[in-house]
Amino acid sequence: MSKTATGLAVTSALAVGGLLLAAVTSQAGAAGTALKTLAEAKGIYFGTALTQSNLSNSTITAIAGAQFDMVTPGNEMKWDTTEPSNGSYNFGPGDAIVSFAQSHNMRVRGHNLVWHSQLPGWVSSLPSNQVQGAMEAHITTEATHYKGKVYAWDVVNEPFNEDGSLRADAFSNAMGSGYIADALRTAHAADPNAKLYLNDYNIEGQNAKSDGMYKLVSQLKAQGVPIDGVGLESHFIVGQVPSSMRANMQRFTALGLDVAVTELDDRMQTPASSANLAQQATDYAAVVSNCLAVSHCVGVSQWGVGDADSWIPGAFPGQGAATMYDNNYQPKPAYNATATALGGSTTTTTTTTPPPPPNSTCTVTDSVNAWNTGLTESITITNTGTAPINGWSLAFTLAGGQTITSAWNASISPASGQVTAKNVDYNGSVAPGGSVSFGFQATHTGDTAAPGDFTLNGTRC
Ligand code: 9MR
Repeated sequence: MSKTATGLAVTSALAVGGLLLAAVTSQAGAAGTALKTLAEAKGIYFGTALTQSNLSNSTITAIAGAQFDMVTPGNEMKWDTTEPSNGSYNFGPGDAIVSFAQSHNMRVRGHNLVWHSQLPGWVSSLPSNQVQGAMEAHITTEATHYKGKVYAWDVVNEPFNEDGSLRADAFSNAMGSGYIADALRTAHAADPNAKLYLNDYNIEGQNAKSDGMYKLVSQLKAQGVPIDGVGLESHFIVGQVPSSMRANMQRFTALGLDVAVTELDDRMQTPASSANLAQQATDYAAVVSNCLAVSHCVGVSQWGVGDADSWIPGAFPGQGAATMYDNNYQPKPAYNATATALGGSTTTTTTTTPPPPPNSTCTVTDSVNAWNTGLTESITITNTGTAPINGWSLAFTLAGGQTITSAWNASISPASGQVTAKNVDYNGSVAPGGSVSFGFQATHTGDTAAPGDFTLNGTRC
């Protein structure tokens, strides 16, 4: 897929008589533009996983329908659901996901046809000379059922060990490594238009496991086996997005394959610290930027909509906060960073009115990035005086309807109206000429204006 950048950046600043009136930066995509819209403008999709139980949560479905244009069923197309006993198929749960996707103009990534996990016991118990027949029948029946309804299939999921060798499972034990080519050919015969993927975790950077995937898909391509792409699951830990991710994606696309980020999340210890949330924002931006930089990276999908429906706390006790939406489905800094990485607008309003008195010891600048229901705001205090500031307290007034939901690098109270932001233990000292930045996330009811009238330790800035 080709990517067409449509962004046009315009920056203007007016300085009149020493009073900086405004600096506004706008790019393609108005403030609050949905992730899917921003992604589509860049030639990629932005997806999410959804389970059938998510479909009865109106908060989740509202966000899914508004923000994402691709759906991966979390569990509903896996073998244990679709063929729980030999020859007996159940497509009801998967159909429900497809129906939701279709009614919201979303595409579907089929997940998955062959996997060692969530595999019903009857498959593992088959005599080895019956496994190939069962696998081919399963693929043919499921891919035929969803023919024309899925954009892509994860045909084989997670086939590798961490050292890059092939995982021993019912399929490789019965058929050797050839089961993968057989699965791809069978899926292609059933749905020639679906993009066929191999999908795995810990293959995002260059390492032994991704080398194993690279070697396999190189051979499959050379042999003319129908394969279109490699899915990089991307279940990350904050601060650990591999620096080789982009180069790794490029080596796969150089083979004539697509790549996709298929299950993105970025976990941390809970409760989440503001530092980790900031790192998560950096990580999400890095992943999105990597996809945008690689011409055949077709899209990014997050695994779940928000922290409350994420698989992480169940699988990694004590960890979570791994998605772009918090437990209350409020967007986190990672959402904002993602939107910005996708070319979303940043409306920056810098205001100091009235002009500071000549002996002013501070300036304050702030920038707001708003979307339909929320905003993030970054505020920077600069010490323009000659004495160090030891401990700061910045008073300002929020626009009507704005309510702060979280803050970083400051403690702020109350949540609305006239508020005071105080330093936290590590950033109370600001040397002359130095600055300190903090920020917050807020909900709004339409008024996204930045605050003016800042008072620092009792002095107007
Ligand atoms: O999100 C899925 C979770 O509900 C299931 O309990 C779990 C069982 O293995 O599978 C989760 O999804 C996995 C996906 O299908 C493949 N990659 C890893 C995902 C997280 O475990």
